[in-house]
Amino acid sequence: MNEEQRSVLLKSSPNFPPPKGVRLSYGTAGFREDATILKSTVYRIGILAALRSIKTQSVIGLMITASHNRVSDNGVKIADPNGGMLSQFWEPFADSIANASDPHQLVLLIDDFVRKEEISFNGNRAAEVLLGRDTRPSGESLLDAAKEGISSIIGAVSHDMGIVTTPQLHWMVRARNMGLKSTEHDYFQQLLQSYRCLLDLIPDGNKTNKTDRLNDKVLVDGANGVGGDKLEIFSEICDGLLVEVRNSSKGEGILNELVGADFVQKEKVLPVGFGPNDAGKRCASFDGDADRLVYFLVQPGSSRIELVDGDKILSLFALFIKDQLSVIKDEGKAHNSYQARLGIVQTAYANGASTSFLKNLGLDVALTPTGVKFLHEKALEYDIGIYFEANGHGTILFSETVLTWLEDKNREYSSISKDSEEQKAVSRLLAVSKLINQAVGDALSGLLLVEAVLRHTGWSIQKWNELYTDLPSRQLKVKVVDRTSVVTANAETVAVQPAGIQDAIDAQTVKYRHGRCFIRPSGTEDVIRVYAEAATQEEADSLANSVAKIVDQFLGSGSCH
Ligand code: NG1
Ligand code: ZN
Repeated sequence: MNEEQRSVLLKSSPNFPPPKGVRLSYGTAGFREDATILKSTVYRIGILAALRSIKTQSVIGLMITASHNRVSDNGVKIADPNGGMLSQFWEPFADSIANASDPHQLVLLIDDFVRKEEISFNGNRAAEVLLGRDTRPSGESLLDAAKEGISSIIGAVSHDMGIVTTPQLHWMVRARNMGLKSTEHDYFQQLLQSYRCLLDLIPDGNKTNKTDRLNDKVLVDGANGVGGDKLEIFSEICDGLLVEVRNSSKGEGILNELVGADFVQKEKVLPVGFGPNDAGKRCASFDGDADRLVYFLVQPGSSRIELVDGDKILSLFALFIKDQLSVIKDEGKAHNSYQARLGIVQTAYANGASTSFLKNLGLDVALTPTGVKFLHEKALEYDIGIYFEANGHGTILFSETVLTWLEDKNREYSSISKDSEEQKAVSRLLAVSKLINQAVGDALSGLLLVEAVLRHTGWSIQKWNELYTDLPSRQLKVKVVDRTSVVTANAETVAVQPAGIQDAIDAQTVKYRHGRCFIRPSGTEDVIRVYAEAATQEEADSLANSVAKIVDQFLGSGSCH
């Protein structure tokens, strides 16, 4: 790093002093804190984004959001050149600069890192960072801090994409780096064309007339955030989609307060804006930055809902893709030995009933630790990898190999058996690969795929929900003195530290029918999470409570929620 660069950094960084007495950490999904203490972090992550852009010689994304957390929180995360999460190798650097106590230490850390990573400032290679933010009021001033950070790396430029969903920003970064059209308009057009393609290919027997469809609209809770707004814009250009958006950011409601996918999934009660009149209807919920999607059914005469979670969305997609592949596979066997490898990726939070269902279909199911980066990485190992967290974050990844195979098949069928079932299956899979976000989980594109698949199969949400019955489960959080004292293994299913805690958990778990329980430190909150599953809700609750007590005993005083 030359003198000029050093002095630019030393000049701008004193405007962003770090908060005192707080240890910041790039957790499961970037930094998340109370928005009032985040300016210096966002400024510093702006610097990181510019450096990452120089290093990779690609466009990088910087998103300001705290997703499903409360409105007074905010956060910042990086989208890497392929649209995925920041490389894990850079996370320690993110942690260290976020916690640098003064400008000199900050510059020293940057200098060291730049040398180690051999980041060259020569040749005036400009860095380029796309900026996005959700609807949080604190977003605007944090955006300014990000811009300051980026521009304090000489030659770096930023482009403000405005208020966007997290997956939109990731999509834009990926598209830019692939040399494709990358505006919001392009995003909507891609969704529109692929969604229409899937609707055009619905089997004749399941095509519904317009009147039927009018009675069959999907009701969407937008969490009072950006996702509902974008869905409204999209539905105006997409006449094949019948949707009623509630809780958009233009209403009175507060972001994520008693609304949104996280609330609906964890509490299993109706979000604000939904009531008894919606009983039996198909309802869906986005989270605050629209990277999570769950469906739900309103129970007559009750505030409880029937949750159709990420595991069920995954199961629906897996069935659909498996069916399409089997059509193509049969045709291809004679002269083409290629068989696309379909894989499913879940975390330990996946309901045990979903895992059994998927395995019974003969599918390959892998388990990874919590956090999209792990699921995404694993899904990339397959030709078609479907990953979902129970909370509704997930997507379907198509490898280059499978896409080329599908394109070849498409050409082959066009000349020998146009409009055959085989060609339709190929076209459907190609449409899915364009509809579903290849960068990260995306509530909007996920919703469109669910809607298309339901219409393809002619299923109601009730029928979909009956694919399998969830085992009753309970999640609790326990506040502890130091959450890092819990260390897990085997995709978080076993706690190896503190010593003896797993034996204590096992001793409880065996007492319950279909009992399963694990603990792990949260990556986004200062808590230990407890997950328990058992044959009845009472048993799941009791198992979770007894394990929460064990955590409390082993890890010092705290309170359970
Ligand atoms: P943590 O706080 O690490 O459990 C939560 C979710 C993750 C993921 C991240 C990022 C649960 C149990 N955990 O992480 O799945 O979505 O937030 O948003 O839902
Ligand atoms: Zn989110």
